[in-house]
Amino acid sequence: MLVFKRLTAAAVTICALMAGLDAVWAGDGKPSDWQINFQQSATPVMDDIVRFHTGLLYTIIAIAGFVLLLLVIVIVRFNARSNPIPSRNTHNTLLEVAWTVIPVVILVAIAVPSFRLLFLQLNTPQADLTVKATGKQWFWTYSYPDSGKFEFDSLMIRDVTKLRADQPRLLGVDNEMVVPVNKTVRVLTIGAEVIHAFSVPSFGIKIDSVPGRINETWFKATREGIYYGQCSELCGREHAFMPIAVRVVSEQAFATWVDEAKRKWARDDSAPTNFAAADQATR
Ligand SMILES: [Cu+2]
Repeated sequence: MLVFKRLTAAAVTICALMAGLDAVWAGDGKPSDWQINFQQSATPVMDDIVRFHTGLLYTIIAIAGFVLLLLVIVIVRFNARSNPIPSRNTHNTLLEVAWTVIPVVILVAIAVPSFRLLFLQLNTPQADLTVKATGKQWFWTYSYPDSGKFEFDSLMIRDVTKLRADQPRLLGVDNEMVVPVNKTVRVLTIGAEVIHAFSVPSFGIKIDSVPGRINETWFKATREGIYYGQCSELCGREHAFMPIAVRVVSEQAFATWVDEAKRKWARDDSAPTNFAAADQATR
């Protein structure tokens, strides 16, 4: 029995440690050393994902704990030594109904919030802004169809000496995708030549970028900051080196950025696409 007490104590300590250190270890907008849970949420959808995940985790712990308890009772009370003459009972209607009905109830209780979350993710609300993200081998191109005729490429910074102090290696890019805070952003994504996937963990979004087909997702960032993601579909040699960086700024800063972007990256539809230059830069 002492063993069980010790095991329980150890389990409780580990759970408490994990809960306490979770906040410290959860990266904000990017992964952090020793991270053991999600990156910190920055959108209502991700808030719901975290809540659902936590609820599910407690449900699983309760079920696993209950099953373990039953096993321990069986081992201790019904072994050949402590129970030499076993009972010959084979059926118990009440028990059989209960172990069928209770799991069904638990599954339904899980399914309801799960479907609610799916609908929240898949129904794009009225958007304030649209960003088109095109996955290319191996970088992202962003355009803002609602905001003006400009388009720019976002390439990972390869030379670590060129990284800003706040830019993590392998995630920092030359041109971040910029969006205003507290605005619903519709993301349209497509692959230029193979399937990529647009994913930003803090926003709770992950959607395939498929050639010849536009996929849609949305997010509403509630905090300013830089949020990183990565292409999440194996797309070729440099798959690991096409990060996604989203800078969330105030509405005013966003307007300034759009004005600047319009000048800097004015799109000339007659010009050929920039594959050659980008290919050169990724070498
Ligand atoms: Cu990719």
